[in-house]
Amino acid sequence: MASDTSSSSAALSAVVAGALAAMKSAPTTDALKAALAQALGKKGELSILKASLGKITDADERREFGQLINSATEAITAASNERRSELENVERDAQIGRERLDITELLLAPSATQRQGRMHLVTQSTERLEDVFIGLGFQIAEGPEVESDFYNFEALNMPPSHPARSMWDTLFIDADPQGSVVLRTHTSPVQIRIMQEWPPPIYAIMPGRVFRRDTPDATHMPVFHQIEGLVIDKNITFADLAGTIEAFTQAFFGSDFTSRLRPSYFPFTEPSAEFDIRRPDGTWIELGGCGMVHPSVLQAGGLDPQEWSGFAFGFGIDRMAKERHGVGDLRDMYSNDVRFLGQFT
Ligand code: FA5
Repeated sequence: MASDTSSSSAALSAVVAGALAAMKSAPTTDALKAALAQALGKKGELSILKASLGKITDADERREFGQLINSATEAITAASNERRSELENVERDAQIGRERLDITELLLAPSATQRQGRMHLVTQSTERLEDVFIGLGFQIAEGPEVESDFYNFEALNMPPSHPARSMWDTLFIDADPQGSVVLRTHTSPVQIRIMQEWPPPIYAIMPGRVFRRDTPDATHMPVFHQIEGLVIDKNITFADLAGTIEAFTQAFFGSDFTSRLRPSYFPFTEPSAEFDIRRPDGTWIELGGCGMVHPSVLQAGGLDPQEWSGFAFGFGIDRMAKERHGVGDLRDMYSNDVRFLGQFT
């Protein structure tokens, strides 16, 4: 028996020595895991020795060998924990190194003079849109982001408590009277400002930032961008609207794209439509809303509906840029990660 125990003890010492050496030299946490399994796993070397405990008939010797196995388990576990924390530090440092954005790099790099900042994807898209519409004979206008209830809703044919107001989850400014000042929920209020200020005929686009109580997700941001279009002239018809949308689609996206209008509802246009564009692969993307300017809106803008008619459209620039550049998630465009933003030139 005694010789059994001493041969088992020798085997145990060998297992412990081997395991400790394997732990110490494990190059990665995965290698460490494998070394630990080899020593302490279900079918590991120590389990095999443990199984031999039953063969020791002398109770004292069995207890003694059992204790040796327990201390061996503790020693191996402690060595593994120590090595794991060392390796985790090394691996974390390496990861930080890989993901580090060195903002001084731009100044220190020899090619510093060639590396330039770029405009944000949304700014680039807005400028490209402006170029296309200028080419179609439009002028550019802007309006305020903090807007009165009158321009954002009332003049757009939505008197107080009109149910269509709930189409826009509105952010209110603390003002007296309550609810009279909002962060504009769309660029449509600029239509009214332009009608009031510019003598017709009007061919204008109005890009800008808008705000809604929307939870950020892949296709929604609480702060995003729209571009509004407004045409006021004599004898403007729905065919002019459809033709303008199609001309824009081809000029902006390319001649292999086309557009369609689907019936919809907006209080400030009648009739109203959603407009979609078709990609060359045959799939459709919804871009925004449009329609013939409602007579009440012309009146709110100070124009005589008997004399003037027109159309308006509005669509989301961020979503359009997302589609055009194959961005999966709108939130990526606002994460301020230059590695992401630098892809778009
Ligand atoms: C409007 O805002 C109307 N003012 C559009 C309009 C103008 C209709 C002129 C008729 C005449 P709507 O709520 O559907 O419509 O928004 C227009 C576009 O804005 C949407 O198609 C979408 O592209 C974009 N959009 C809406 N909500 C968000 C959001 N939370 N994040 C990003 N884009 C959005």
